[in-house]
Amino acid sequence: HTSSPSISEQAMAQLADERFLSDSLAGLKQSPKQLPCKYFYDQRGSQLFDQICETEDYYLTRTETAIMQRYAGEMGKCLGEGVMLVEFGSGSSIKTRYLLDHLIDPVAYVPVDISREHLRASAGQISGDYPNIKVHPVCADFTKPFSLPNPKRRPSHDAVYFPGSTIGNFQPSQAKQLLASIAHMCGEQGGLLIGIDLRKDREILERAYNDDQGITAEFNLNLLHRMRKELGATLDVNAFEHHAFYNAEKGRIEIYLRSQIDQTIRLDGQTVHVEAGELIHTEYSHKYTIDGFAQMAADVGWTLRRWWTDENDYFAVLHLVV
Ligand code: AVJ
Repeated sequence: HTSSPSISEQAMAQLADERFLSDSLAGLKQSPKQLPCKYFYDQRGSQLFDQICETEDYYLTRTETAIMQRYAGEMGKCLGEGVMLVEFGSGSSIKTRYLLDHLIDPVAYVPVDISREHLRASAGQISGDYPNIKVHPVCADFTKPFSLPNPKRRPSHDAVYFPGSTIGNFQPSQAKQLLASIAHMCGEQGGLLIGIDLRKDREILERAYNDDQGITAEFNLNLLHRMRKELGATLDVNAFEHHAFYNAEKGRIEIYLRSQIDQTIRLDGQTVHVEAGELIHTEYSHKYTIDGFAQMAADVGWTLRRWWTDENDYFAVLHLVV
């Protein structure tokens, strides 16, 4: 069902706006300049991301979906009976359906996402399609503390589902912190089912972030359109181009916006100068080995129980326990 936003939701939307402004200003004043990738996901950005997932070049989503389709039965058993499943960065919740199909007597499904409208729509669809599962959407930035709902029936334990290689957006130190806070959130019997993109040939990786339809470029540039529309920024968006490459030493894709001209960005009464050829960093996408990831997780208390991968070893889904 749909309802008009309550006062507090409007207030929260405004607070979110202010963070977008202060984070953007702070990032543009740094050297090198940067903008946080979490702001990619307004309604248009979320749509563009869904389109990226359907391209031939972006192998991640279809590979992970195939892993879920094939092994969700085993995963459901691993997560155990009476679980409250909390999904980080739920987006369209497509892969989750395979898991929901195989959970054993789940207490609740809690999709957590920063994109309010997208969350509302997909949570509505899930609760329509799964009448036996209680759906409690939470609109939150999962990198900040947020509270979980308290379902009437007590879950036997909580498990976090963190698909999509979203953890790859974080630098290893932040990823570790996030893994630590997930362990804290789930507590003693807690579980984590996480999707990670694996290291592979440069060509395959770089093609995934430079799709030949230019959708990834649009997705990246949408951040600047958002700054104009929502924050009233003045800048020449058309003079920016998408730039993405694999840094093999760091094991990550690096994504930037490059200005082809000298220009001045005006934002909230302040000015930021951008030189011709200058890069504004927008995103990292870290690639892991299963061992490397398990080691990082072990440092903050997780034990790798099982993992599943595709026949090319492009992507892996890991089950870890506290
Ligand atoms: C949603 C973070 C997994 O890093 O592959 C896709 C985002 N950026 N194309 C990724 C993204 C450019 C994506 N994650």
